[in-house]
Order: sequence, then C-alpha cells, then structure tokens
Amino acid sequence: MIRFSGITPSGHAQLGNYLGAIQRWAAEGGEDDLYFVSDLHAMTTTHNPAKLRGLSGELLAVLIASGIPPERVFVQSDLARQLGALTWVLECTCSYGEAARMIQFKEKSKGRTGSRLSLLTYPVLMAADILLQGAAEVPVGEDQRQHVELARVLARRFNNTYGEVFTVPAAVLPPTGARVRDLADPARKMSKSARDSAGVVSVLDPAELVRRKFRRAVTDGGSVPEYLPEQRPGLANLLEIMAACTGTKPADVAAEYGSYGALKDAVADAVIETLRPVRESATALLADPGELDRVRRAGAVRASERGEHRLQSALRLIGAG
Ligand code: AQP
Repeated sequence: MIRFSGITPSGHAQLGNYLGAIQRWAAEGGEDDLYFVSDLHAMTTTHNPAKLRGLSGELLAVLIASGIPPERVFVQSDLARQLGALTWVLECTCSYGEAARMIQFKEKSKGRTGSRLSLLTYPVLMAADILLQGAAEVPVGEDQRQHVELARVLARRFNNTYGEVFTVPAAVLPPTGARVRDLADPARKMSKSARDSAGVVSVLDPAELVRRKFRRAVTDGGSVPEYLPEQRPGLANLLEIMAACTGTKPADVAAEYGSYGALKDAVADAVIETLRPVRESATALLADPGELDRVRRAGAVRASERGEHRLQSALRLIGAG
C-alpha cells in the first residue's frame, strides 16, 4: 500500500509543516511511500522563478534532513513530461464543470477571468501526481479532500471506460497532530506564505531568531499559564508546541510553569533543540549542491520508473501512444 503526500514550495518550511506533517512522514513512512516537493503547484498564481527554484531545493533538503530516506523523496517538476502527458489524459476524462466546482478554485479565482488557467486545472495535475504513482492513501487536510475525491472519480471513470489502470485513491485524514498557529496572530494557522514572518518560525531560522519570535508571541493576558484552547488560543498554541516537541500533554506543560516569560523561554529551547539536527543537516546539504543534485536526480529516476508503466498503459488504452 502506497501512501503519498507533498509539500508546496510557497515559502520556507515552517514549524507547523514540520510538527504537523514532515516529522510524521519521517517516523511512520512505509517502504513504498513517497513524499514530494510540489513545485508545479506553486505556479498557479504569480511567482518568481528563481525564488521557486531556491525554495524547491531547500524543501527537498529539509525533507531529507528530517529523516525521510532520500529514495522516498522527489521533486514534482522532475517528472514534468510524464505528469504533463497524464494530466492531458485526465483532462480528457474530466468535465469543465467538475473542475470549476472545486471550492479552492472558486475561492482563489473569485470569478476573475484573469486568473491563471492552471488555478482551474491544478486539481487534475494533482490527480496525475497521485494516479501516476499508484497511491492508495493520500493524507491531506480538509482543504484538499475535494481534490483527492476528484482523483478518485477520474480513476474510476478511466478504469470503467478504457480499462483497469489506476488504483482508486482514498483521502485519509492524518492522525490528529499539532495544528500550529501563527505566534503573532493565533487566529490564523502558521503558514509558509504568511505576509508577515514575525509569527512564523522557519525550520532553518537561527536559534536567536527563534527565541526572539517566541518572546514576542501573543499570549492573550491572564496571570498564570493555563491550557484553555478556546479562551486563550495564543497560550494554548505555545503549550501545544511544547507538548509536540517533548511528547507530553499541553495541560501538564501549563502546570509546570508559573510565569509566561519562563514558559516562552522553555518553548523556544524545546523548538530550537527539536529543529537543531534538521537545520544542521539541511544546511550541510544545501552547502553541497552537487550531493543534493545527485539525490534529486536519483529520486526522479526512481519515481519516474515507478509510474512509467501506468502512463504507457493509459496512453495505449485511450488510443494514443
Ligand atoms: N500550521 C500548521 N500546523 C500543522 N500542520 C501544517 N501543515 C501546514 N501548516 C501547518 C501541513 O504541512 C503539510 C504541507 O503543507 P502544504 O505545502 O501542502 O501547504 P499548506 O498546508 O497550505 O501549508 P502552508 O505552510 O500553510 O503553506 P501556504 O502558505 O502555501 O498555504 C501539509 O500536510 C499540511 O497539513
């Protein structure tokens, strides 16, 4: 059974990506699972090519530095030819109405005709990502569930119309993990693409910067630390981060600290220690572009070899190739 998940280089990898996803991928991934840097998905709105290339390399380094075996990692655009071909096949299996119904498309395009066409079609590319690799389970957040449903519909339709080629994938909600909030605005989740980086801890931030960001974290008043997620989301966020880093419970963490200052310093220390090996190893990889490139090319060869027979079967059955 293949599990398959990705991360989009829309910004620097942040603490939420690490605690909520990457760390688990590294710990729980099975031999056949695949994780990828979805750089083609970062092009549906205005983007800077040089920045995108840099962030893709950085995210690849972070995935490997986090302990995901290099043979389970690849960069999406290295499979651009296969994915381009399969996306076309799947676009010929999908209706305009199905693509236009996607909630993310409606929200992001806001009916603007100047939106990139790829904003409409990227769920079909996502279906190609999943179906090319024969993934059975796709761990995604609620916001991506509809896109995996589309991949499911297209796989079934193709198999029923032309012949059995694709594994029908299922969206699975990842086990409840840390949902990390922005330190400066706990109403929002921490995001790589946040406009203001004051409340966003990047995986590669130096220790002193991490400490400063935690010292300035919003903690919504109150005299002593208590775990009250509804009433005090900023404080709860710190407690949850600490619990995720140390394998404890947020309420137990709260009981240990008598002041906000002490708690903030302790959370900063825990985060710095959790991220230290990842930062050191990613920095070393990034300083050796030849090695990173070698790992990237090997990952691309493996991922494309795994998917090629499905693409060829699909082309043959659809009357092409
Ligand atoms: N704050 C978060 N807490 C826990 N998990 C998070 N993830 C993202 N933010 C948090 C998880 O990270 C994985 C990769 O995310 P993605 O690249 O697919 O896009 P995203 O979920 O939209 O992440 P960002 O950082 O918020 O990116 P932008 O700014 O581009 O929207 C996913 O498994 C996600 O659940």
